[in-house]
This record gives sequence, structure tokens and C-alpha cells, in this order.
Amino acid sequence: IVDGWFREISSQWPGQAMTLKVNKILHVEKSLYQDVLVFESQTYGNVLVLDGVIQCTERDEFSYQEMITHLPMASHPNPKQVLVIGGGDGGVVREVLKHDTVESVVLCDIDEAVIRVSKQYLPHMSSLLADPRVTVYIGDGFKFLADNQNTYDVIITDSSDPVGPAESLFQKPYFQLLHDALAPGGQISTQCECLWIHLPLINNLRAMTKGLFQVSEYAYTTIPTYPSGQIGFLVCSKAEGRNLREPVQTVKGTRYYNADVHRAAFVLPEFARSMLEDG
Ligand code: AAT
Repeated sequence: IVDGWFREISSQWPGQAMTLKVNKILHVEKSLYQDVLVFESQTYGNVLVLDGVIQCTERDEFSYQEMITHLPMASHPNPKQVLVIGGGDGGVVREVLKHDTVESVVLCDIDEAVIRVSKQYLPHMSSLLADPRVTVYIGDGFKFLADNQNTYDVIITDSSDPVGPAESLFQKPYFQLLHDALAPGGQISTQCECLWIHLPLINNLRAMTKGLFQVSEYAYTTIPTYPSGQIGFLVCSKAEGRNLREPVQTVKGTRYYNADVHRAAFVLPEFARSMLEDG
């Protein structure tokens, strides 16, 4: 933080950085896994930062949390058992519980500090972690999956970037574990970075998941406080011929997501479409 401004400088997005005006620093901590910072910003509400990277702000989190959740949930015929890897702020769990079909949600985040500070400073995201349908587990998502097979209808990987504790969550063995942890007909979504900055990474993951799943698609959303104002998701299904682009569930109470936004999220600009679709 320099002169009252937080700057998100990282070699993951060379030569550019989001900057937010800080009103007040609320929490600073070195957890077992990462540097944790929470500050009150001038115009984006409270902001959670891990290892110098913005994870969410109260003003725009709904775009990301709704889209990473409802793209796989609303295109599944009957999602009952749901697993969230990462997502310790609770925002994705809040969105999962908007589906009446859901019987249980397990959240597995590696870092108890994220859950603890989110309960204190991000109540609009974390409050449903106390819902009786929710089980919170602290541990590595990779290890958790290895112990749970053939179980979940939907698995959402709401992870930080592939530098630090989430590195293994962007590699083939992890996607194999995701595949094996799904019940028949199950599907996944994963945080999958930005078309403007990480196209080669996205292309590799897309090609790899096409070999593992029956269907693999890339979709994206707009969000001011993630690098370049955009972030995408890999959405994959174990069900042959499943049309991930078409919602079959209605979702109420959203602010970004609706059925047309769902369909549009899979329509890619030509520079990305030609690379990801034509190979
Ligand atoms: N909900 C939006 C914010 C996130 S949270 C990312 C979470 O992933 C963090 O709480 C972190 O503790 C958790 N995490 C990291 N590695 C692991 C792991 N191996 N197993 C389980 N949880 C993990 C995403 C922000 C995206 C940022 C885009 N630039």
C-alpha cells in the first residue's frame, strides 16, 4: 500500500495492476499458507487480498460467484450433492444454496484464516456457511478429492491463481480426481483465468479436459477488480451430449446471472474462439 492506494502488482499480469483507494486496513496476518489482508476501500466495500492478489470485493463479487456457480448448477438436471474446493469466503456456497434441489454442500478450503476473516469482515458472503446443509472442511482440495469418489453432482473449484497453494489445482492429476469424484452425469466448473492474459494456459487446460470429460467448454464474466476486468471458467461434464450452454434450472435472486447471460457467457471473441475451438 503506497500513499493510501493498494496496488495489485504481480508477475502473473506483467506491466499492469489494479489500484484501489484504501479507507482503512482491517486485518493483516501471515497464515500457514499465505499473506492475508482485508481492507475497507473507498468505492468497492471490504476487500480480501491473499499473497497480494485481490480475491473478492463486496461490490463486484456477485459477478464471479454467481457465474462460477450457476453455469454448472443450472445446466445440470438435478444437482443434489455439491462440493466447493477453495471459496473460503462462502460466496459460492451462498449461490449453491439458491438451488432447491441441493441436499448437501461440502466446502474444502486449505486455509482456516480465510474462513475466519470472511466471517468477520465479509458477512454477506460467509453467513450461509452456518446453514445446516453445509459442512466446512479445512484441508487441501487435492487430498480431499483423492478420498472421495463417485459422490458429487457438481464440484466447483473456486481457487486462487496457480502460484502458491493452488498450483496443483491447475494440473491434469487434479482434473482426473475431479472426474473420478463426480457421480454419473456430474459436472464441474473451475476458476480459469483471463482470455486477455492467460490464453495459452486456458488453451492447455481446455485441450487436457477434452480428453478427460465428455464435454468441456470455456465461459467468462466481467468483473472490475480481477485482472483486465474479466475472468473465465472451465465448465465440463461427465454426461455424454450434455448441453452446458443451455440452462434447465431457473435461478432466483441473482444480480448478474440470468438465462440469457448464461448462454452468452460461452460466446467467445474471435481471437479466443479460433485458438480454443479450432485448436
Ligand atoms: N471466492 C473468490 C475468491 C477466490 S478464493 C480462493 C480460495 O482458494 C482461498 O480461500 C484459498 O485459501 C483457497 N485455496 C488455495 N489453494 C487451495 C487448495 N490447494 N485447496 C483448497 N483451497 C485452496 C478466488 C480468487 C481468484 C483470483 C483471480 N485473480
